[in-house]
Amino acid sequence: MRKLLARIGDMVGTDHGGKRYTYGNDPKFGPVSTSRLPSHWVRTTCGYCSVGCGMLLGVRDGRAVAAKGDPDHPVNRGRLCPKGLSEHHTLAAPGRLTDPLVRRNGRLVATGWDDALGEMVTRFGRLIEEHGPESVAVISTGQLVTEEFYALGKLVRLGMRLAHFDGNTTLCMSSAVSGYKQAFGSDGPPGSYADLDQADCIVLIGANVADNHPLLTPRLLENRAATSIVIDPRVTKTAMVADQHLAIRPRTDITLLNGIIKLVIDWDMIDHGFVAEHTEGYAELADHVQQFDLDRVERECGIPASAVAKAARTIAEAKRCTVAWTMGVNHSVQGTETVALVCALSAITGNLGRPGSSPFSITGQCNAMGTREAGFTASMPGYRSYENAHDRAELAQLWNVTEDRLPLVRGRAYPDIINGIIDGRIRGLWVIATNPVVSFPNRDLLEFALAKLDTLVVQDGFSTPTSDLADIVLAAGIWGEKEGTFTNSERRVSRVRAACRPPGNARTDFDIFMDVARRWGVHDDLFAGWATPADAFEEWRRVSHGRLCDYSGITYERIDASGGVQWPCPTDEPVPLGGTPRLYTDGVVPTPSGRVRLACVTPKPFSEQPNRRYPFTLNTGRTVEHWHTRTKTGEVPILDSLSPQAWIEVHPDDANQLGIRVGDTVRVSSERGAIDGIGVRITSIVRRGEVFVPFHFDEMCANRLTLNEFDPVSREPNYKQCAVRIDTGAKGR
Ligand SMILES: Nc1nc2c(c(=O)[nH]1)N[C@H]1C(S)=C(S)[C@@H](COP(=O)(O)OP(=O)(O)OC[C@H]3O[C@@H](n4cnc5c(=O)[nH]c(N)nc54)[C@H](O)[C@@H]3O)O[C@H]1N2
Ligand SMILES: Nc1nc2c(c(=O)[nH]1)N[C@H]1C(S)=C(S)[C@@H](COP(=O)(O)OP(=O)(O)OC[C@H]3O[C@@H](n4cnc5c(=O)[nH]c(N)nc54)[C@H](O)[C@@H]3O)O[C@H]1N2
Ligand code: SF4
Ligand SMILES: [Mo]
Repeated sequence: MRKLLARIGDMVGTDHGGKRYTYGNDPKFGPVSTSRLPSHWVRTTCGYCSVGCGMLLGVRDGRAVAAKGDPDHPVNRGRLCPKGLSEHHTLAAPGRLTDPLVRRNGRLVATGWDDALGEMVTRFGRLIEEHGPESVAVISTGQLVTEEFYALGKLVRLGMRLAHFDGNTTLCMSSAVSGYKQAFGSDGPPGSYADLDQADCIVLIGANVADNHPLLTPRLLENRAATSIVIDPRVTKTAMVADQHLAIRPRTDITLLNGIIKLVIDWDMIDHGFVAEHTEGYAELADHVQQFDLDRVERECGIPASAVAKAARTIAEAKRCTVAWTMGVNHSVQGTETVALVCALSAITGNLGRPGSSPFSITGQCNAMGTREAGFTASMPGYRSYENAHDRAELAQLWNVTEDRLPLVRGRAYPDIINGIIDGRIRGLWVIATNPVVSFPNRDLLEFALAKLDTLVVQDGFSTPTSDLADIVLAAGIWGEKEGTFTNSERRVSRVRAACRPPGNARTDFDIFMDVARRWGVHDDLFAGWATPADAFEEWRRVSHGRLCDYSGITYERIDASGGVQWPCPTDEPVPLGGTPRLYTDGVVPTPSGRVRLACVTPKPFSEQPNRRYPFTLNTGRTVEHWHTRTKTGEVPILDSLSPQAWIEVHPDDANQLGIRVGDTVRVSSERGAIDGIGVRITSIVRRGEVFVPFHFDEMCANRLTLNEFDPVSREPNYKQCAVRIDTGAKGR
């Protein structure tokens, strides 16, 4: 306890666990202030998760000293979770990069921007000259502001004319994107958080919102009229507060959903009107699901038939049902298909386009949505298709470039970029605001790939396990130091504001992109007249006009007046001040026929089943205190103290059999790698034969174990199931 209190004391600027916690102490950062009393508050949006909470960031002497919830923001209404409340501590954290670095004689040394960017442009330029535009790739992120991401897409694909550009969103949301495209003909979550308030049934599939979207949880709890159903193999904090928990066996969601659809059809409780007018493929679906009777569902999913029937009954009887999901669905080789099936269930029960009724993909990162819409990865900006002649002509005209300047195809997805490095086709890589060494599956293979590169450039706000391997490191400003917008899971665009300057010589990503554009000789051509991110936003408003994700009516002023505006928000039609709460209100979706395509999906067992050598199924995920690879939350004393190290959850019966006791540490290994000395939590949160490890910790990296298998359509990794063994008493690697 005393240690914990001492750590909390660190938050006002004393030493922290041997590391110098520089808050208020380092002259490099300007006038010293030990006071946490802000002289003014800056209105902004949290930079962690996609809930998109409005926040007030307290500033004193040019430094962020406090954070509190914005009482006027429509999403969080004044509340924040522990990460948001302590987010100001990330800005002056000791791990921040203050200068660009270049590798000289094997060591990364601080240098100036001319040197670092000059070297980057020369080395990438040479690779492209010798090996073509296929030889350099870019992997970015869902954590830039939309303005930066929009600029980056233009720079990479039109300016540098690189063939391969993708982001960490492929590790995350791509199955939701491709599932939505299959069902509705376009990406775009149809619902709103308000649906959680208005629904009378809320189903959460593979979504642990209590840990990972904390400020959605009050909305769930406060809707007393709704029955909540959680589908998750673990008894998560979210499952603990649900009315019904279906603790299914890993990756049996497709069987369960098919079984529920069969019951709803057998009971004749589908929405006949909606099915007749707004769907296609119903007869095939009704026929397909006949094989999923309750006995089969009980047997394969490992849950009692009565519990399945009860959940199906609740869904069928609901007047307004919202089915939300996250990574328990997306992180699978059948992610796209599972998403399409969730959309089918919503459609046959008429739960689309009405208040409280939607198939709702809750996104992950603060701006995963903005990057989906404005980016140049899965589609061209504004959800435009690479192949569609009309889309191409329109974009070329908007940008005043010839059509042949636009790429013809999307280029490699993230895992295929890594494969391209391994087979020698890709030799240069620019990694922006993502930390693949910790977050990409099968770490050994990933490190092998990165070591093969001719040139690795990493642009980050912190020194990371990935930047440690780089040839050139670009020191970036982070959230709190830059201007722009984030778009949250419900399509709400909110403002992000700078409270202080990037540390030392670090620069905002926007400024770095503009400088690279200048050095590449494409600035005047693509970014003429751009001085600030606001200029990018103005252009993006024009470029998105008329598209589903229409931002044209969204101005910074309108965001200020409303607290956040939901797209579509066209200029030429009347839209409420806060934008459009939901899509497809007339039941018409952007498929060629305007009808929802109902998917027939067949479950496949996951490839690496538990076996004699590796008898456990490993599940990986998150905890509320930490953000991904901990570059930020690992530097915040209160969060670090609350969750200082990794753990493995093991069922009491398995622990007994292995002879493991509370407090023991073990070695966990898979076909691909091992982690040693990880602490055991003996708990019935997990089922027998299943174990769980959070993926946040570099030193106990779950991704040494995970499998590099990917959804064939979305290319999203299968992070949630692989086979592992547990050995006791092992020391050292
Ligand atoms: N605190 C915190 N919050 C975050 C993040 C963070 O790192 N930390 N990251 C953000 C990001 S980018 C994302 S994508 C979201 C992710 O948010 P979540 O998707 O909620 O996060 P996970 O813990 O990865 O996985 C969710 C659940 O999927 C379950 N699951 C595993 N296998 C299966 C299965 O076969 N079927 C079903 N139905 N469920 C299964 C797991 O047991 C787990 O409870 O969180 C966002 N919010
Ligand atoms: N085993 C397993 N692995 C997983 C998952 C899982 O559930 N299980 N989840 C996957 C998912 S859903 C995701 S989204 C990924 C996330 O994986 P990553 O993207 O690798 O995770 P982060 O730690 O968020 O990395 C973001 C990096 O950007 C830096 N950064 C932050 N803000 C800025 C900025 O403004 N500018 C710049 N230049 N840098 C910045 C941070 O310091 C950090 O190094 O992990 C995936 N990996
Ligand atoms: S719920 Fe998400 S957006 Fe809100 S404060 Fe927490 S991390 Fe930030
Ligand atoms: Mo994510």
